[in-house]
Amino acid sequence: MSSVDATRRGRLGDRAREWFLLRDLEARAEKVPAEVRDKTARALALSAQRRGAAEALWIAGFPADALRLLIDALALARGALTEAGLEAKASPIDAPALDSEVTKEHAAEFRALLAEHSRLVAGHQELALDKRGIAQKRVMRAAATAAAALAAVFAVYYLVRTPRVLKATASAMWDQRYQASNAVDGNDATDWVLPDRTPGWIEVQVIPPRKVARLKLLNARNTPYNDRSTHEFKVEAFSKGQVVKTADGRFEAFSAEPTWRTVEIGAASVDRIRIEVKTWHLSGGGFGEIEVD
Ligand SMILES: [Ca+2]
Repeated sequence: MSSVDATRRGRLGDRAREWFLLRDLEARAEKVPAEVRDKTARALALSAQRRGAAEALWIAGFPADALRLLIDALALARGALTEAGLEAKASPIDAPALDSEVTKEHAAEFRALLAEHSRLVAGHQELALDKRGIAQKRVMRAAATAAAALAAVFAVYYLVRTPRVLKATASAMWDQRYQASNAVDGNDATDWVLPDRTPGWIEVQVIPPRKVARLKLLNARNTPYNDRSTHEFKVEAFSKGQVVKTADGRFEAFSAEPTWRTVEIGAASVDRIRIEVKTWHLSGGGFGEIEVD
C-alpha cells in the first residue's frame, strides 16, 4: 500500500468517525459562548430565509432584486460569522438596480453566491445546534446507519438464498379438501387423506436437491372426525432417478394427538421421496405433515 493510499484511507476513516461521533462539531460548538451561538444562529436563519426569497424572485423573473436580496443574505451570514470570529470579512458586492441591467455575468455571479452561501451555512452547523442538538443528531445518524445496514443485509440475503421447498403430489385424495399440498403446508391441523380404505402414495420433490439426513412424518388424524391415519408405510428416496434409500415403517395405532415418526435417510442429492401407504387405521390412510432434514 502506498503512502498516498494510506493517507486517503486515514482521511476516509476520520470522516466516517466524525460522521458518527460529531466530535469536531461538538468541540467547535463548545468553543462558542451560548449567547453568541443563539445570536449567530438567528442571523443564519434569517439569512437562509432571504436566500429562499432571492431564489423565488429569480425564478419569478425579478433578477435584479433577487441578486440584491441574495447579496444581503450573504452579507448577513458573513457579518454574523465574522462577529463570532468564525469567518473573515469580505468586500461588498454591487448589484444592478434594474432587471434590464442584469447580464449573463450577473447570472453566473448569482450561482456563485448561492454556492458561497451554502458553504458558509454548512460550514457552521455547530451554531444551529447546542450540546443536546448534537447528541440528537448523533443518535439519528447511528439509527439511520443501522437501518441502512440492516436493509443491506436483507437485500443480500434475499439475493443469494435459494428457496428450499417441498412440492407434493399424490396418487389420490379423498376430495379437494385433502390434497397432497396439505402434507407440506407447515400446518399440523391439515391432512392429505386417501380415499376410503385405499392404498396409495404421496411424493415430495426436494427443491433444490440436497443431502437428506432424515424424513419426518406426522400421521393424519382427520380432525375433528378422528377417523383416518396411516398404519404401515414404505419410504423410497431418489437421486437422479435412482433409489438411494428404502425403509419400512409403521404407526402402531390411531391417535388423536399429533404423532411423528422419523425415518433415517442419510443420502446425498436427494431430489424426490415417495411414501407409500400400505395399510391404515380406521377408514383410510394419510399424512398431516412431511418434513426433510
Ligand atoms: Ca398439514
